Amino acid sequence: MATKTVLEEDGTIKGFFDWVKQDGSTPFQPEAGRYHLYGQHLCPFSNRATIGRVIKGLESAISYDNLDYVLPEGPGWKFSPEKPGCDADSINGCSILREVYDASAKKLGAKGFCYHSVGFSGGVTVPVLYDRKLGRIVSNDSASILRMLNSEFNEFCATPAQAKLDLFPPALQSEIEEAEAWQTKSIIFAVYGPAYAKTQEDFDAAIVKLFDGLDKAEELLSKQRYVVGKQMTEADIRLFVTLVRFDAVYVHMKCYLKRVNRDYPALWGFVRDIYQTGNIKDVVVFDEILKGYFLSKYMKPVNPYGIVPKLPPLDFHAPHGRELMV
Ligand SMILES: N[C@@H](CCC(=O)N[C@@H](CS)C(=O)NCC(=O)O)C(=O)O
Repeated sequence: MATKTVLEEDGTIKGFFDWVKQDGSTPFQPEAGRYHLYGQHLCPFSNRATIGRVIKGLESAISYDNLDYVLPEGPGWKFSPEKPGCDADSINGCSILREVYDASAKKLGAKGFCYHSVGFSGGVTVPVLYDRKLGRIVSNDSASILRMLNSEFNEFCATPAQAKLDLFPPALQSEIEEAEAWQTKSIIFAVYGPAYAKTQEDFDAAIVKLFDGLDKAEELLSKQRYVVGKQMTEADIRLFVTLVRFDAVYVHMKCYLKRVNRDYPALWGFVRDIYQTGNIKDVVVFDEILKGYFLSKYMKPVNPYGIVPKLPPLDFHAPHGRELMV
């Protein structure tokens, strides 16, 4: 994970990688009411941050604006306060997120913000952690934002139990990072492989890679409640945000060999377990997830007519019994 935002030789900034730190090692001190999260419910990466905020009880300390869940052609994420569930930009009054990125880059002496790549992860992405005091983005990296929310705002958590909750405990960090490395390659990014394959060979390979990854996760989670150790960690959240979308979204993106709720009993129990933890369910919003995926620009090649499928009957509230595993 990068540790600092850098000004490129071409005078632009290609990503924000700063850190809120309690120890005073960065200009970003934790304070209640100082930081703001921009996100939306469609995106699994954004969901890492929205889960971090609610599971740590930081709703009062860190404000939140929910962007329009549909990613349109053109300049990207926009604010659509006229749509139910979507907010205006309550901090900067912008109409598109790109303006927040550009203004932040300019604050740092840059010409502006520049796309660092094309494709799913390129450019003006969510989530974004924004600092009102310095008037700029701190980070647009979901993995770093989740870690900051986990450890740097503990004095502002709603309850002592939320302050104590540690999703990245020092003793488990290397194991967590190892688990995340394979999950990212074999599941989190692999769910996009089948839909975007341009040859039969690529498709065949993408399907094998994804379902091998899911088989491995199933085996692991049939023996233990959580991905690492006996407690919930960030590795569970990162796996959960993909798995909870699987039967609703990715099956329609040619990941149809198996379903989580039908073919993977341990993964399905795991999804319900995490979904039912704290108030995580409040930030898993299927209406926005479905419309967001199926109406956004990246789905055009897969879903040219913009048809939004119905949510299958999945009972996320059903008992999972996994508390007996620890
Ligand atoms: N750097 C990002 C990547 C997040 C990401 O890929 N977000 C996607 C939505 S799922 C996005 O905002 N895409 C906008 C675009 O590609 O224009 C992270 O926080 O992990």
